[in-house]
Amino acid sequence: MSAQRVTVIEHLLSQQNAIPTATGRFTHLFNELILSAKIISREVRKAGLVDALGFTGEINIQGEAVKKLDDFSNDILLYRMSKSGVVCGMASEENDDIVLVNNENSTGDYIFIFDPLDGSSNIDINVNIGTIFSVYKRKSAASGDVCKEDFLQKGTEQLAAGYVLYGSSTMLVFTTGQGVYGFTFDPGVGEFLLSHAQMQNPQSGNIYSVNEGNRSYWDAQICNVVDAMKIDKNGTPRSLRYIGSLVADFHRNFIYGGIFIYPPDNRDEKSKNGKLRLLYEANPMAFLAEQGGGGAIDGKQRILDIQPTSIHQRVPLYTGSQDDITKILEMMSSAG
Ligand code: P6P
Repeated sequence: MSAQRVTVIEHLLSQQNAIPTATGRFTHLFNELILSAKIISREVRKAGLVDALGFTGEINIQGEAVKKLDDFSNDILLYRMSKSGVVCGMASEENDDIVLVNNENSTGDYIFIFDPLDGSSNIDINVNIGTIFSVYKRKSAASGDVCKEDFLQKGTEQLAAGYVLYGSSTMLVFTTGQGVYGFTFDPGVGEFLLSHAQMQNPQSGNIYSVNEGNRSYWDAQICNVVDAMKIDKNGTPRSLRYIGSLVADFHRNFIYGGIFIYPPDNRDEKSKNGKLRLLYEANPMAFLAEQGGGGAIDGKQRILDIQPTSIHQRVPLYTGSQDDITKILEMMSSAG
């Protein structure tokens, strides 16, 4: 059966045939991304055995203790993507500033932005974690250096976005703007094989996902919105499902339907716009959500329309089934 399944590269090439302007250079980028995912998956799968758990003792820009697998995954992606020959600059959750790629023979004009291992607080307890990525074309002149503005592009400018979910199986889910496709890793052949074509997010669902433990930090409007998400349009209670790993929570809700919320809270200055980062968490998920028929907002506007001002900026995130997004926008606008 595996022999009849489509690989990621076959899928990309078939999509490129539909786009005359597409070049094979995109496949160079995905080749390195796929290899990175295989290497990270191998390490994640044996994390408990080789003492890859625990902390490196360093602190990243988010003020979070960096776990060894975070570091390892970041190094793999920085190295492999710089070898693609088509990437000219990168930004990572684990790096304070942008990373320029200056290989002599690089004809790179792709910008690669990523969270190498999101949900890292779940590493030690063997719960699903993920890699999230986003791809843009540089805006600055090829003759000059890559600059910050190449990274501060609206989410609508993304050429591709997706995630690798290290779960009961390893899945690569991505979009290039022609729908959402899921590929499941088959260790027997060492390939990601098409398992979920044209993934669609149900118009409504029975799940709401939010960290209820933060309720005392929310303002009244957010409490009202979350309370409204606890029941469906018939007034029937919905199920709360929350893993605390964005990729896992997003993937489940994308398939089953429902809403994921990480709202702003007033506990401190850092979380006044919530916890999730625009460039390498909210924007990639928003591109996927909209490509699958769902939505993603910050409470007022599309995530994809937000003009970024810094590479690590945070935004509130409400993403999921269109019925819930519509309801939230109505509530937020009527509350002014
Ligand atoms: P909390 C993981 O650290 C992460 O960035 C996302 O993957 C996840 O959605 C969120 O934080 C969970 O945050 O505050 O609920 O633990």
